[in-house]
Amino acid sequence: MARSSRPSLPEDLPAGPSAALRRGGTPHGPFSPGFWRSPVRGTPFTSVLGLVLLVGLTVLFLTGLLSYAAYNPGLSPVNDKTPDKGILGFYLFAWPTDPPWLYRLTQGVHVTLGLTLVPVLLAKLWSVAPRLFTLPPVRSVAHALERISLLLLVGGALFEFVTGILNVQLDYLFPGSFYPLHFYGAWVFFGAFVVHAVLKTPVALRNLRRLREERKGAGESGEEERDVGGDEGEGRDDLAAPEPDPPTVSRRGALGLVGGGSLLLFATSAGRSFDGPLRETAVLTPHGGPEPGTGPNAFQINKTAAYAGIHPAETSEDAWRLVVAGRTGTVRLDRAGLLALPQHSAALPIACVEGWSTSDQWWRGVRLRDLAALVGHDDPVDVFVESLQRRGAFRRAALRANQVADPRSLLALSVNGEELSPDHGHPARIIVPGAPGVLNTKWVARLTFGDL
Ligand code: HEM
Ligand SMILES: Nc1nc2c(c(=O)[nH]1)N[C@H]1C(S)=C(S)[C@@H](COP(=O)(O)O)O[C@H]1N2
Ligand SMILES: [Mo]
Repeated sequence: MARSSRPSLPEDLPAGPSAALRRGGTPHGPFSPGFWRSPVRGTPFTSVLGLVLLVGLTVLFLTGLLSYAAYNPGLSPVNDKTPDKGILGFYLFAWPTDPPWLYRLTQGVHVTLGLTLVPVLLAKLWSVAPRLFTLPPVRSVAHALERISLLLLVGGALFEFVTGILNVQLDYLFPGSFYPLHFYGAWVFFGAFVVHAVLKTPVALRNLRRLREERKGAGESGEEERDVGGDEGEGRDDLAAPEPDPPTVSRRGALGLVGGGSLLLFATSAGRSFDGPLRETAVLTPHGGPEPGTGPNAFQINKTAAYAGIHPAETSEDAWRLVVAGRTGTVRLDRAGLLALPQHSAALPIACVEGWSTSDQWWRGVRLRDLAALVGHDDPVDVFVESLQRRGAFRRAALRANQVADPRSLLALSVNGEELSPDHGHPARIIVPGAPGVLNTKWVARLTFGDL
């Protein structure tokens, strides 16, 4: 790490490469190259981390875009949290229902990979910190543009990580506004990221090759691994400290530390995509929901019935009616009426946008397409789902025709052989294969079939 305690008075200077620089008089503190003394810093270290981030952040961006497509933003205003996206929605497509674990995978990767990359991102920023302090701040128009792109890159990455992690950990710290922030932030970040990657990937690859040769050479001669500054043909390594402190950790050791940190984060968060003992390993990111208890309904609960303001009185046999509306009018069904319709089963997971998921649960109920047929829709058609809930972001959702048509898409009445518990959506809830959890509306009160 940089030592700020090191005096930078001219008298105190050893005769080093930066002595001349400082005799010139001006730069002090972090603006002086001599301020940065870690022997680990250098283009080899930065290159390894940079290449990991090149792959990792690209995957984060792509799985993030998929997450947006997955909740049907094109369908109706209730689904879209970013209605002013304009051309940024150019890629939207009808989210498939196969494989049924699709969103479980894409969003599990997005969030778990995001958490795992935290040490790599921080180490990468640390490794290039001296660059952020170069003087003069702007040398030319090209240099100014490069610095602006760096600002967007570093700021964008930090912004995406902070908003993403807060969303996962604290649920909805930015009520309603997290989505657009994280969405627009992703595009700002990615623009700068592409520019940066095009400029830097060749340099990073060259450094990696050199590193390998260096290691081979060291292995043959039995020499210690050493940071030698400079990439071939590009003069000296200007990330390397001109006056390094004696090493306390080798470059390989420092990389091991970063990798170990990542591994630890992975091992303590990946479990939230599984049930059983594996879930217990997710100590770092327990979801805010209550303990689901034991029995057939014992899988993760997002919002409880109490939280959503669902009163037992309105879900009782006597009170609750499902309204189904469509081309030929409106049908009202009580729970007995629904149970009298053909019942079907489907083994499907719940996969939340926050990255946690359950393994397959055994749902049973009425097919959505049978309910559509009840009100005159024999062809595939969209549906607008409304719950009993009066407030809250997820009380309404729109499903696309391909989702309604899938024989596994149910208005579920029971799960794992038992009536739905109040917290899992009693008396009836939606369950759709492949879709984000937020589309699986609980405590359903009304289904309106028709083009949305
Ligand atoms: C450079 C890094 C990242 C990029 C480019 C990125 C990109 C995206 C994009 C484009 C979306 C869809 C936005 C939307 O649904 O409106 C998204 C969703 C999401 N991201 Fe990220 N992300 C990044 C890092 C992270 C990290 C580190 C985390 C947390 C560990 C995270 C957590 C989430 C969550 C929870 C969602 C779901 C939001 C929702 O649709 O409800 N992201 N991400
Ligand atoms: N009415 C209603 N339905 C809802 C929600 C909600 O808050 N209200 N949360 C959704 C979200 S975000 C998820 S992940 C799933 C979680 O279902 P579970 O609590 O049965 O696991 O329910 C969805 N259905
Ligand atoms: Mo969710």
